[in-house]
Amino acid sequence: MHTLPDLDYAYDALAPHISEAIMKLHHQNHHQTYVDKLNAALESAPELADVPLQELLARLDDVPENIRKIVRDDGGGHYNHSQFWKWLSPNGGGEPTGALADGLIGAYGSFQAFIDSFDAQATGLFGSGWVWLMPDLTIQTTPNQDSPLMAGGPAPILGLDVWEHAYYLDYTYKRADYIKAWWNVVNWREVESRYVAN
Ligand code: MN3
Repeated sequence: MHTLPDLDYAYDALAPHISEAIMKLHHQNHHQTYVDKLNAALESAPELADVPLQELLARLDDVPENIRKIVRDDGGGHYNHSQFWKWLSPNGGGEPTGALADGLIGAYGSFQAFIDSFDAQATGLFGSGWVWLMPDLTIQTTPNQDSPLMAGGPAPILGLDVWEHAYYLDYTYKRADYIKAWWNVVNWREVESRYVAN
C-alpha cells in the first residue's frame, strides 16, 4: 500500500507565498486522491504491490494495460507531489550555494539567467504539468502528472507544479505571480543534496 507522506512543516508555514488553504487542499485532497486511486488500481495487480513507486513509473510497460493509465496519472501524481513537498521550506528561498550554484552559473551564465529560463518554461507550459530541473541542470517540462522517469530519465532534482490547483485559490489565473512567490520557499538545501548525490 502506498501512503500519503507527512509534510516536514505546518500547513500555514509557507504563507504568504503559498497559503494554508492551498497546502491543505493540495496535500489532503489532491495528493491523497492520487494515493487512493493508485492503491485501488494496484489491487488487481498484486505482483506490483511491493515494487517501489519510482521503479513502477520507470517500467510502465510492465504494468497491465488495463491499469497502466491510472498508474501513470495517479502514481505519477503521488511521486511528483511526494518530492514537491520536500522541495519547499519555510526557510527556503534565496540562492543555492556550493557546487549547485557553481553549476547553474556555469550552465546559464548567472543565477538570475537560470531563474529567467525556468520561469519562461513554467509560464509557457500550456495546460497542466510540471517544470523540472534535471541532474545535468537542463530544464524539462512534462504534461499532466508525467515524470522524466517515465521516459527513462533520471529523477529531477527540483520540480514546480503548475497545475491550477497549486495556485488558483491564491493567485487566480496569474501563474507568473505564483511562480515568483514559489521561489521564496524553494528548499535549496534539498536541491543541492540531490545534485551532489548524482
Ligand atoms: Mn499538484
